Amino acid sequence: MSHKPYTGAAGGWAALASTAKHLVKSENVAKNLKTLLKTNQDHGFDCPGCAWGEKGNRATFRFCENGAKAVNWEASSRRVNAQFFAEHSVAWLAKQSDYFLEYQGRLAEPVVYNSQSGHYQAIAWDEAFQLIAKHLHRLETPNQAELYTSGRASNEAAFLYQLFGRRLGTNNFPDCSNMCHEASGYALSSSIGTGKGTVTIEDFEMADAIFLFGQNPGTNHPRMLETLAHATHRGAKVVAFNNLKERGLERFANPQKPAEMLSGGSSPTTSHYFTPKLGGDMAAVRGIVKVLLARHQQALLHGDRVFDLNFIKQHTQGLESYLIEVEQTSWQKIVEQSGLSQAQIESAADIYHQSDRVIIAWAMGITQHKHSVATIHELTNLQLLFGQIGKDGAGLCPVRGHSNVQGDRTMGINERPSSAFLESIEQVFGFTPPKKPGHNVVQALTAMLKGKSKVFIGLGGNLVAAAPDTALSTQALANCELTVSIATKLNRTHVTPGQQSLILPCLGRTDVDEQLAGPQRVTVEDSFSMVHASAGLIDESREHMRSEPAIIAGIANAAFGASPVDWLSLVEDYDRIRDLIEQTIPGFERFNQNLQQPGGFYLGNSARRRIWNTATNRAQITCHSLPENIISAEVRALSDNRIFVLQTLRSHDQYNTTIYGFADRYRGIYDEREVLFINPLDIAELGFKEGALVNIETLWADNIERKVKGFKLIAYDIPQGNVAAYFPEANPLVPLMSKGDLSDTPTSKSVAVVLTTSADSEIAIALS
Ligand SMILES: Nc1nc2c(c(=O)[nH]1)N[C@H]1C(S)=C(S)[C@@H](COP(=O)(O)OP(=O)(O)OC[C@H]3O[C@@H](n4cnc5c(=O)[nH]c(N)nc54)[C@H](O)[C@@H]3O)O[C@H]1N2
Ligand SMILES: Nc1nc2c(c(=O)[nH]1)N[C@H]1C(S)=C(S)[C@@H](COP(=O)(O)OP(=O)(O)OC[C@H]3O[C@@H](n4cnc5c(=O)[nH]c(N)nc54)[C@H](O)[C@@H]3O)O[C@H]1N2
Ligand SMILES: [Mo]
Repeated sequence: MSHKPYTGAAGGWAALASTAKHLVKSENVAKNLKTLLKTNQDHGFDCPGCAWGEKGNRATFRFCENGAKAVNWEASSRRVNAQFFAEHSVAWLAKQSDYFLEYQGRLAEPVVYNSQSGHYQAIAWDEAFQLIAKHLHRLETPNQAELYTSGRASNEAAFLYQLFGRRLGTNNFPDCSNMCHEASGYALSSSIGTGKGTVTIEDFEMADAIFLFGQNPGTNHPRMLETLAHATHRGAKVVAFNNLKERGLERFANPQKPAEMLSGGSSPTTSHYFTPKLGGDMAAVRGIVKVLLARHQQALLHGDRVFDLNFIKQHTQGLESYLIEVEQTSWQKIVEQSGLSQAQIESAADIYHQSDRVIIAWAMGITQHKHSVATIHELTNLQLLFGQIGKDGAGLCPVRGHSNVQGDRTMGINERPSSAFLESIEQVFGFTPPKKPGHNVVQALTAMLKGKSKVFIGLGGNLVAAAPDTALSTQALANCELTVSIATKLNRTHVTPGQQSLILPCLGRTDVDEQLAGPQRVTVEDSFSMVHASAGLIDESREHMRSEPAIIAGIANAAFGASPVDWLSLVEDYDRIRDLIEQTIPGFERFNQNLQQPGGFYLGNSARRRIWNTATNRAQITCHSLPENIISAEVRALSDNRIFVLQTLRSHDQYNTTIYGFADRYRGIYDEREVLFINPLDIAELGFKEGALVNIETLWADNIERKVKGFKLIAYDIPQGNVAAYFPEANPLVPLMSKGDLSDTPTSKSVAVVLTTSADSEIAIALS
């Protein structure tokens, strides 16, 4: 039986045991242990796991189980070189699992795809750079190139990469955040005039209440558990809204606290837990506002108030039309769409009302829906009604994913750069960068599918596996004249070559990066806008690997020579890249000096200072109606069967498309990934049995069959009508054109599906 409900707390001995197991598996135990102790410390490297931040003085070591897995995984002593590719054809590799591909070790030598032999073979670095330059020069327009970025790239690499792209003449910078927090950036920019969160880590120590929407920190931001446990311990309320009962949101034993570990104790991470339906959070928040509006109107009768009228008057715009919309939204609609009762919503409103300082945090459960921008506007409205932005212990906190995804945007990885940014590029580098907006991920894939874009370069990441509609994304890459991957580990994208293809092996964050001026540091920015240095420590034979900045400089130099900068000399000493960042981007004054500060420096946040960089110079209270339905009438008309809403999420043993193992401990899954979490009542109503295998088929009005087969039903605490499966196994089900309004983010948390029994089902039950 592979499903055994987990009864322990998150963290604790099980987390330490798992860390140890992964250390041993890496075949590099002593070295990796030493490395782990340097994670997130001054003079060490930034954890390549998540983007959670640390307090200013990083005197004690901080890493978590999943950070340890990320470090171990990168520090593998196995190598993938030309010999490996001589032994394995691309066709054979394409049939292997994502786990198998990455497990083969670190990419160690540049290789080029030979379509005649069907194998990758060795190529010299300079030849690889020339090949890329040749393809770029051959394009009819620079907008036929797609320059993808995954959020691990350092600030220095990202800055050079965007400069290279703009010199080429395109803003085609699709990046992982298009599939991630795009809606947060869009919604926050339009309502409060900055795309970033307004809180710092210190605010979590002052908040009276922390509301968490659609986030699973036990797995994806484990260091946040400590912050939450600490908050509940001092009496703050932590209120979770999550479609599933997640263990890490219930209890946490802190592996960094010996007493708690020895006594077998643990701390609650949340005080209240609500399980809304998928996509139901906007309705839930609308309900909270509706309760508080009624109280406000009552209070006014007695000359009192509930909303912060001074703040509203001084700082906001849009109150009236929003309140009319709230009044017109019926309780029936709120209850039906949120899946929560009016009493539950009232109890959440009570906590909000009783708290002087409130933080609202969220992640993918909010951002990967059709109405994500509207939902984040709704969260922002609630905070604005109470003046909960721009004071200590309060604010908005989109919890970022990749460890430097926020920094990459700051550096200009943006398909819609601001005119101020482009003017700055022109001034510093003396050429006119393109102004036309470029492609995001969905637009880039669409252009490649139509044969309009011809060169794909990936700075990290694994686009084929991370993107929706796997079959179409695979076709998109295969259509290209040239695909280039700058990467640490072999993955699905590399075994989906274009007509020509290059894999360029790079150093990771844990590796020593030796350049002419000595070992180099890079910088990253966390979710709290703290910029700090990161220096690798592992000094193993790295064969032919090069650093990301060196690879980008090599490509740019082959394409343009020393224009507009002497690319190769910048890489000799990354201080020189930082000097250019300082000249181009506000907030990086005295960049190289400021980096010396322990813990780095704070970039600041205008909304936190109650400066609203919006069109009206006020914070915008934005008014949207609730979605008519989570599944559109058009899609509902496609089937007479019972329709479920599917979310795709991460297990405890993966980092996005990187699969470390097959256990999802906190959800009680041990040796498999092709599972479907479903309410036991739904299993019964469908006439299925727990453990049965089902086929999952998407409903989408375009006549393309999207189906995965043989997923095992797991009875789980999830609202009826909702189901969940793992990313990336379920990506073939997400239609490329099912995307967020205004954000274009694939709706990975709401896909309409129907379930049918699978022929293999009988056999599986007999065997178990
Ligand atoms: N170990 C590890 N760490 C990671 C990653 C990783 O893969 N592994 N990925 C990194 C990245 S890039 C990111 S973006 C973050 C992702 O961090 P998360 O956003 O925590 O990641 P998901 O697994 O997608 O989890 C979404 C959570 O939201 C809930 N949810 C889904 N839909 C809804 C909804 O409609 N309403 C509500 N209220 N809840 C909902 C799900 O039940 C789940 O708990 O983590 C980062 N950190
Ligand atoms: N269905 C569904 N799809 C999703 C999501 C979902 O929740 N559901 N989540 C989305 C989200 S939030 C995100 S952020 C994207 C993630 O999309 P990506 O960022 O594209 O994917 P990753 O799996 O993080 O990329 C892993 C690869 O990055 C490379 N790599 C690792 N470290 C480094 C490094 O230091 N440098 C370089 N150059 N390469 C490196 C390795 O080769 C590894 O194979 O996926 C999205 N896709
Ligand atoms: Mo992400």
